[in-house]
Amino acid sequence: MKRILVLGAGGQIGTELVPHLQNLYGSDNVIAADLKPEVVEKLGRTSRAVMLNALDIESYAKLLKNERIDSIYNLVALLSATGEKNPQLAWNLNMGALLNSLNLAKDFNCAVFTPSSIGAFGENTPHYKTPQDTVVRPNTIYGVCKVSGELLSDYYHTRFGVDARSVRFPGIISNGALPGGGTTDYAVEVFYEVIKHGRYTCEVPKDTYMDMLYMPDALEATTQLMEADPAKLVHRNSFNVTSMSFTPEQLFTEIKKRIPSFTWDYNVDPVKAQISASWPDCLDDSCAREEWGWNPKWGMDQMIDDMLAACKKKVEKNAQ
Ligand code: AKB
Repeated sequence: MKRILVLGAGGQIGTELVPHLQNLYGSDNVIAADLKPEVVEKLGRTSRAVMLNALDIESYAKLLKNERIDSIYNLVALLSATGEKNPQLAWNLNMGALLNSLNLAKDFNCAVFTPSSIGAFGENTPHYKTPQDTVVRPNTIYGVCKVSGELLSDYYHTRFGVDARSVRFPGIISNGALPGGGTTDYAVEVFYEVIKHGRYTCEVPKDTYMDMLYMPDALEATTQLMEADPAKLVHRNSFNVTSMSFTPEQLFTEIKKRIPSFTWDYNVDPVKAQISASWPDCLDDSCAREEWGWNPKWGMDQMIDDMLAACKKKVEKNAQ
């Protein structure tokens, strides 16, 4: 039976990964850890939750030992746009949490999942059908951390036998916790703004393609990869995964077909413009498909219908 620790559990992915893991492995076997007391209090209503600073290696080690943890899902990270506001903090936090996770995984014999990102790519990467193995020269601190993290995770695997695996997540669209500080956040924010105000101002240029995944597929990718037969993995850190790619203008046009009164405009943020232009237009995820059976279920149309229904419900509930 697995004993799982989710670090950074209160964020966009963690909020939905914790119940997904509870369903698969049993609630008692999943511990949700976060830094902020108010987040831990909230997580504690539906899961075993603890306060932990991933940079405090002694407390981290104690928790792994006491709870007999064998699998770590390390979700601690500052995202791309926020990272540019404080590169030193982004490096310290993103790399510190990963390095502690890998070192403790070596000592306590744990498997480690840490998301990488399309942020690992840069301007010189082929943008169309971006291959699994290609140029990774990002120009954001977030991307520098992601590339370093991929290399470090592979190093800990080959040098110390740590079972480290990861995927390069594109933008993740979800209706649980909001994302924060990412370049792809517009693709979530727009749904709430449409429902609440019928209009949206987008900070990403109208014609920028970026890959996206709907959360149920992101969760499936995470646990499917961690359950994959290691003998079949040619790659480990990190696999391209995607299920759709669109521009803001294409997304908004599709939403307008469902909500004809919806209007939008653009107030482009230069940092987000530069970051989004440097990322792929669409990934080639054939290695994930071949090596561990990746097969996403959600396309753009179904995702939009589901997001509109879920966000409407949430906004109406909050208004009561
Ligand atoms: C971001 O926009 O920074 C993230 C990502 C694609 O890694 N959502």
